Amino acid sequence: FSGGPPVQDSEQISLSSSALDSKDSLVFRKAILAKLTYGVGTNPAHATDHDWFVATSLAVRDRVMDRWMASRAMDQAVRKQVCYLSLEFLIGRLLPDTLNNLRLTEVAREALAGLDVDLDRLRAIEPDAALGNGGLGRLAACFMESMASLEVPAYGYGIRYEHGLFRQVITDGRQHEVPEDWLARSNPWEFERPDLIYPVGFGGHIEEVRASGGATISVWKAAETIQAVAYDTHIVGWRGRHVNALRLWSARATEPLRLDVFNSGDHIGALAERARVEAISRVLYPGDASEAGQELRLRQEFFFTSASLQDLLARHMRLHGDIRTLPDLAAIQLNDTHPAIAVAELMRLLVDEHHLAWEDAWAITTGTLNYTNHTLMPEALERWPVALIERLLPRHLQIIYRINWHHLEPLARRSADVEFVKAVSMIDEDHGRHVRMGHLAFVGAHKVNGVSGLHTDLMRQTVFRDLHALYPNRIVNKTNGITFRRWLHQANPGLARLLVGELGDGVLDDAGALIGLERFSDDPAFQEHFRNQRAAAKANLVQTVAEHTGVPIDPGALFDVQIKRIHEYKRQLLNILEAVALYDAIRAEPERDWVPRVKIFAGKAAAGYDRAKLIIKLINDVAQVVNSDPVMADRLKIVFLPNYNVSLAEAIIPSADLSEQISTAGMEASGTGNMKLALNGALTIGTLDGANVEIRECVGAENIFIFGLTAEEIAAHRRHGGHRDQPHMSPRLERALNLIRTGTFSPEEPNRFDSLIHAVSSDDPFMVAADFESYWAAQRQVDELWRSPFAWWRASVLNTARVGWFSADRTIREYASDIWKVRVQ
Ligand code: T68
Repeated sequence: FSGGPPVQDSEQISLSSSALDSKDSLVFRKAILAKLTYGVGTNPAHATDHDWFVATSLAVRDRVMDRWMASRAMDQAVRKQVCYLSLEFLIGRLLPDTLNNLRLTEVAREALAGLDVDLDRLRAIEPDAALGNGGLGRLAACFMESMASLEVPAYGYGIRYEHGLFRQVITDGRQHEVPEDWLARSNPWEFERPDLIYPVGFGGHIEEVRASGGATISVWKAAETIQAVAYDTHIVGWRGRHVNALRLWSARATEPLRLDVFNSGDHIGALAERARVEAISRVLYPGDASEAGQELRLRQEFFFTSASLQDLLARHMRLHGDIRTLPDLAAIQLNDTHPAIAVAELMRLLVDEHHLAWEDAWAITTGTLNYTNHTLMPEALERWPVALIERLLPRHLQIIYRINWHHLEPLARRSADVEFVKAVSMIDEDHGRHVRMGHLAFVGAHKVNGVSGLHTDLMRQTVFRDLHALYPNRIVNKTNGITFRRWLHQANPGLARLLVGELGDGVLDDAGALIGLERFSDDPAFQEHFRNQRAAAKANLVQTVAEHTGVPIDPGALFDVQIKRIHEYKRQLLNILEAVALYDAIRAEPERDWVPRVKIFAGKAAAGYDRAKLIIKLINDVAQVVNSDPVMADRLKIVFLPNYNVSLAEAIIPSADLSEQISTAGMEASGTGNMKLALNGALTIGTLDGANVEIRECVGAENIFIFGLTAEEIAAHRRHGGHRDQPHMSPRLERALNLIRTGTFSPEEPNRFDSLIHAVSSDDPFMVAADFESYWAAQRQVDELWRSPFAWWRASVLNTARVGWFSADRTIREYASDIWKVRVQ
């Protein structure tokens, strides 16, 4: 996908209150030309769009660096820093974000126009930095932007994957994965830091040596050492106030090649070891909520965690000189359990390298680390075989055992129940011995947080019930948020301009100011402006859909959007089954007053997740039949847009009328797409799951379509044996399944979808059949409201007005005050 956000004329995206200063654009034009000549090495006569993109980015980056120097000078005065450790950062494009936050978009546009270059064309050239799978990685990117905007001194730490999330190609309705190559043509944003290299060890053994004071200390003699090389990308906050660094590690072999092997004639073998070592930062693991559980993954986790902690400790010692003040001057956030080995690694660094006593080291560790949980699904909770950790990280296993001993010993002393002790132990002894990384992170953390109110409650009641009983104040809730700078101002410049017109410039600074829109929700003139913005975004999407799928869609239809990773629990299957039932109903009575609908799907399935890939095939097979059926005409269309990524999300979201947030209740920790769509005025059809619960509280029950079983009802249903008392399947669903079963959508292979049908009609673990009728009824309420435009647009405006609370700025303020104890602006 090369589209990018819909961009209208330059007037429309001008959000800046400061008038365009042509002196600025002249200065900026000079800067771009200098970069083109001396940075890229070409001239305007020969420059390609890519050359212009690089030159412009370099010129913008200079401005970022000026501010970075100022921010760093300020941070180095005694200010507490945040380290956000995440295996994923799903950033997308940086040029639009950076220009917007520096208020340079119009200056750059004018500067380039004078060189006969179109800024919007350049924006489309930048490859998405797709160093993440989905919500977890995108959350990390939103947090980086928000921390910079709130002037929280922070480092993001992760891996500089050479290949990010695969590119999805759809052929014959099926997903194929193609390697992604975002670094192929140079990355103008990053700085390699050849002076910032840390050794990361693996394997080997432990030697006990006698220290000068007489005590014995453990020394880990690693069998191999890999170098972690830093690459910095700077993230600029709103209005350029503050800049933070995202520091990504790249793996490098200590020896570039085995010269002896090369000289003996084995030219490939001489490089083999290097290829093996450097594989650590080669590719992003493409799994989302299911664990890959492979050795390379554990190596990635330890590699970036160790390098990041070494970097933090080195900086801390340089600035403050006393390791004991670490908890006062640094807060580390572990984004899920992927960096949970930090608990053992920080203990190792403090005890083995800084020679602290165990108790002191433990106080520092638990005073510094915090852990965010993003899933309750048992299959997604990380557990590593003890034997694997012992082989790769023998010293860490010793440390984990000792932490576990200190954790369990008081329980044994007061003869706690054996089952309870087993449940809270870091070692799962039941099915082969495993280290439970969630337990390790929980015990080693100062605070543990869930990402929505419901999710946090369920954490306390389910996976962490027993640990919660032991540490009743440790779990806190931090409902997710999104950065409005990207997801409203930039993705939907037309709407942003309208809001600024009505509410003033302050709405760009304070998401809470959106509430002022409430009073316009009944104003027909405002409604019309609001509608016009949606219409313009829809017109853009119509084009994108035509380009990428060849399907003509009616911009007047209701755009019904489900965009997210493809997963059974997210229930794209429920959505497409409803589409089949609707198709069936329209065919039976074509002349009824149907609301024209376009169902828009986009999302990637994990490469090894066959059932999710089959769901993609089903959507495409159904789409083909429905879209070519003359009876449907514009009544129903179905499209699957390939290669969902951040840029495609920016293009789809402003055009959505309806937002599908239909996960099985209790399974979606929060969701963040739900917030992005509501912010842009889409009405939500959703279950009471994740942050949908809080979205309903904010927008009002009358402005959202809630359906389906609650998490509590589903838990009760499961307690009572689940499928045994499954109510009879609805005849409407039965008919829809029959259409699929008899090959209506796959005449060449009627059995193609049997496994999907079987799952729904037997155990139905994701409650598709159980929720179907209530989903159908909610969809008909959607139709009903769409038929009353005044009421629809009123609800739509109220959604935008009332979701200011979901700004990542609010979330970051909460982390800052309740978890990190850092000051914000
Ligand atoms: C998501 N988790 C949650 N995981 O599913 C979503 N997992 O509800 C929530 O809004 C979001 O996190 C932010 O809190 C993920 O995206 C992963 O991507 C993932 C990746 C690797 C391993 C496990």
